[in-house]
Amino acid sequence: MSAEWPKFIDPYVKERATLALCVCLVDATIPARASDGQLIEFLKSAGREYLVVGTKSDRLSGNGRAKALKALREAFGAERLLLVSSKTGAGMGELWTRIELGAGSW
Ligand SMILES: Nc1nc2c(ncn2[C@@H]2O[C@H](COP(=O)(O)OP(=O)(O)O)[C@@H](O)[C@H]2O)c(=O)[nH]1
Ligand SMILES: [Mg+2]
Repeated sequence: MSAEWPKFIDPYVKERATLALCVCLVDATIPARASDGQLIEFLKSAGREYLVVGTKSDRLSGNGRAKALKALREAFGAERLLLVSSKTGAGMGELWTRIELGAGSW
């Protein structure tokens, strides 16, 4: 099924006029996956605003969070990064702020 996705996702990402921000959710507790990197490269090449959001940050220690941020930055060459936890709510306020700022920018 996923082989069929590019047929509608590619044109959507490239052409959708009201698409203001792409939020890429990646599991911050496991090593970066190549498929996440491919998605981010595609967003960059399409000139889309994007934000990489590392999930499940509550499973990491303070030092583990710093390491996860560094690993995500290095793996994806992404400047805009954020860690969140749906369990504790950590980072969720900042994520909503970024989404609202993105939605207000067009
Ligand atoms: N500890 C923790 N577990 C989470 C969090 N978000 C999702 N999970 C758990 O991770 C599992 C997979 O959840 P899902 O939302 O599908 O995450 P994904 O598979 O990484 O996309 C479920 O058991 C969720 O309850 C989180 O922020 N913290
Ligand atoms: Mg899942």
